[in-house]
Amino acid sequence: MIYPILTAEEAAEYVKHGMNVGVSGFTAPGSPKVVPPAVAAKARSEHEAGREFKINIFSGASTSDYLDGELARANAVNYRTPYQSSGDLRKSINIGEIHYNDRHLSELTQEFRYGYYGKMDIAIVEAQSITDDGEIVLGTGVGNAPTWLQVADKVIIELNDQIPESIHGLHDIYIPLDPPVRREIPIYHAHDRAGKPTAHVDPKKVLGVVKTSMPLGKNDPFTPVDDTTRRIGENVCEFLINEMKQGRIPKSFLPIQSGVGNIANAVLDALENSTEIPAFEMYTEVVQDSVLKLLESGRCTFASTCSMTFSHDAMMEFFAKPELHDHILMRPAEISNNPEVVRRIGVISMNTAIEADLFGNINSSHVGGTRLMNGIGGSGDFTRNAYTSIFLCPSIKKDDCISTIVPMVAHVDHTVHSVDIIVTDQGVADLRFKDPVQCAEEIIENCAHPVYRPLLREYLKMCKKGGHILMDPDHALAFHAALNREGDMRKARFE
Ligand code: 0RQ
Repeated sequence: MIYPILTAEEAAEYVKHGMNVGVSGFTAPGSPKVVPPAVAAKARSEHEAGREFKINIFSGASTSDYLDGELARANAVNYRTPYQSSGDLRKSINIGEIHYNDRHLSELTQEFRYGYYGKMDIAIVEAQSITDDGEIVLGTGVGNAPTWLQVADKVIIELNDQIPESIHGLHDIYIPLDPPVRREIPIYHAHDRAGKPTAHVDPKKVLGVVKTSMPLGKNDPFTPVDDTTRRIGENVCEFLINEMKQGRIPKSFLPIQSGVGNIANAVLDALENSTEIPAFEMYTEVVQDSVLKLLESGRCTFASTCSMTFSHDAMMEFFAKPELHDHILMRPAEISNNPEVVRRIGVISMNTAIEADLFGNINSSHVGGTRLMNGIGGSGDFTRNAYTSIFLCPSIKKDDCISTIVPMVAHVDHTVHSVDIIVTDQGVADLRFKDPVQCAEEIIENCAHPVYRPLLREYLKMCKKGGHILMDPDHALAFHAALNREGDMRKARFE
């Protein structure tokens, strides 16, 4: 190998205060694991010496505690985009110590190439292998690594020997040309390959290689499907079956996108058990353990994704079963979440909401309208372009104190114009072919928890003084005000 071998500490020396740093991966898989903690240690010693040290981090999505957690705790982050899910990072963002910019995941690399963020000083990329002429087999998550490798001035490679050689061929690396010369992305089915199995870097830019032996996933305690999530899953299935019966979804079915978390798992569980929904493909950004089960059973015939967000055990199982390897492709976020492809192939999108309002606006990212939870992630990439867009949430949270159906969302990520269906444990609200007042009635009767229906009806009645959208400026956020004031949305009053 022509590249210098570096320790993580030597690699971290190249990362300087104020730099724009791109990192590989999407969720924990594929993100660098040993250089970021070394950068955090460097930041601490710089701070102790009275010098400033903060960097700007550009990722694919969330990363792992090795990166976001370590760097946030070391007070080493100035700016962060496009998505995160770290408790420590979130804390610093919500007290204004870190400048966080919530972006659609599919757009960040093109925005970088357009010059919105200046230059990328350094990219830190986890890989399975790199050849002397710069061909790179990436790890278990791609994220934005292919573009970072292209645009960064300098590159550090973390070569992780835990990534099996059999990962060769599981990546589909395609970087579109930019306007005004962009062509169509050549993906016409979820299973089409558009690009190459390797990413490329100019070998002259590679500062060195850090050899690692880091686990590819961990075994988080599994939250079993409970009554609420099971009902949400069943409601989704019933809705989809009825759509097929009505001829709105073809009998051969359509590709599915599904977000992360327990609700997404419950929905995939319900799809696995359905005898009426045919085997399907997925065009999605992350696949969790539930998708491995679907691939094994043949219920999912192909998964296009940006990352394999499997637990350690599931990851080992996947690599031990070569017969599954023809059924999955990992692509850059710009392609896994690409609006053009999503609309062309007719993806059914399913994402989780923090709250939905009576008209169908969705808050996915900010609790109480102010406190960032994770971010919009890929939900906007899919929702806006979906064949049918679905949002999922339990009707109540924190016992009965929070209704996820509120008069007006306190922050808006997805507007009524992009949202077709809302599903809670109570049922399904179909917002298509309805005006705002009809939507409100549908959402109250089908999705709101019975405890909150009278209050929501009262609000609507109070608003019925005319207007296309019914809204009372003095009371639209009464649920949130009651939660802030008394810890209970049921204390909201409309008089
Ligand atoms: O807070 O942990 O402090 O108790 O939000 O909520 O119930 O654990 O549910 O993990 O499925 O997350 C929308 C945040 C749901 C997630 C969201 C509080 C709740 C808890 C988490 P605590 P749960 P989940 C794929 C697509 C946006 C991005 C996206 C998300 C915490 O799904 O980030 O879709 N989505 N990406 O208590 C007050 C409410 C609340 C509330 C939830 N109404 N009021 N607090 N919480 N609802 C992924 C990628 O893009 C990579």
